[in-house]
Amino acid sequence: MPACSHYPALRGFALPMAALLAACSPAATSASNAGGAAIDTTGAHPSVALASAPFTVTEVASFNQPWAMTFLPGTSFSLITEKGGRLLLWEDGADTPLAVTGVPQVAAGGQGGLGDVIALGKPNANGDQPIALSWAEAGEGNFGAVVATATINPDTGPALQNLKIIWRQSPKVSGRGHFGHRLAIAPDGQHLFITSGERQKFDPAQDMSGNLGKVIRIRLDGSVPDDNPFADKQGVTAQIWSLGHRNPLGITFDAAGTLWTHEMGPAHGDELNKVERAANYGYPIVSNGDHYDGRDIPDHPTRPEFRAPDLWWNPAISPAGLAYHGGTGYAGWGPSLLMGGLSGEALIRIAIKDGKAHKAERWDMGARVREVETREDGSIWVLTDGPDGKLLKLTPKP
Ligand SMILES: [Ca+2]
Ligand SMILES: [Ca+2]
Repeated sequence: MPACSHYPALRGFALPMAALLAACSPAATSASNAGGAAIDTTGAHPSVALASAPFTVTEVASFNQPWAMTFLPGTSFSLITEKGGRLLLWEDGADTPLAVTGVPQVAAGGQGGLGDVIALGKPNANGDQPIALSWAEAGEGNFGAVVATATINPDTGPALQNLKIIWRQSPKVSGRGHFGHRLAIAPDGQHLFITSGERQKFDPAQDMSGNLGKVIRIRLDGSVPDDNPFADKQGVTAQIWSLGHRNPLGITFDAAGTLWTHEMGPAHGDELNKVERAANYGYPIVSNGDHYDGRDIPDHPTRPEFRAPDLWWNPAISPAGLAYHGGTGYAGWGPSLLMGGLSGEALIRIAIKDGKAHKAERWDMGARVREVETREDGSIWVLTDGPDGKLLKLTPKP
């Protein structure tokens, strides 16, 4: 194994030595230099050591397989999901998070369980905070993701109220992979975007009779907006905003109102995509990665009718978690996206300039990164993966 700064990203993949050497070559390194916003030409994105990062990392809490988190606006509270089915209310500085009651039964196993949680706007006058959450459920002998709205009032206790299921993956299928089920609320506060993974079944991403392998847009009561691109179609087709997605584990709006999502490629070819109305992102027909067994999937340039990724990664980073950061506290950052890497064990900054995404820094976090959140004060919050997952607070170095 050659000495290579992004060896962690290669773990678990049997790459030919030539590919390893190419990935570790000085040419690949210089193509996406840290600190700049270089145009990516190789797919590579080498890590730099955490010690050279512009932030200090403080461990603030531990969780069992944490998956997602959200801050409750105007409060010192956040909500954290654990994949096994617990929802936790954590107050800044608290030693122990509180288990939230009223959480539905989830089908925990494989990649499924309790999934995302997001705040939906501000609390009402009584302090009831609307939220949305997602999970995997069993049914008809199969599995599928579910999204619900609910309220929680941290002043009166850690309890979910008014839980209402507003969306389901359709059809339910076998297996426990690629649920996706990440959530983002539109800047108008009225529309919910859901990433729906293709459940490791490939072709559903192109099948317009189901909602797998899609980005979904619905209202907060679960109804379909009249201006959805396929609103005139019957059934779940009307929910579809974009298609040809694989397993998107991050979605967020930036301050300009642009919607971004990333998705795990198959063997490599992880993508960052600007989500455009009615666009087809090409999976499983095209991917800059290939099948795990080595069979080729034609690369994006061979089929220009499909929307190509804005950025892509070879070797894989296994992206998870995506948050917007306006640059507060960090000289020279400007508008940015921050994303985690599971196999990449990385925190990645993507600079947004003139509406375009550019690979900027990639820091070696030494652990699988499952979730990234940001706060208006510029602080960055990272959840690492696994049974002893950590909540890390990242603050600018003075
Ligand atoms: Ca989050
Ligand atoms: Ca390919």
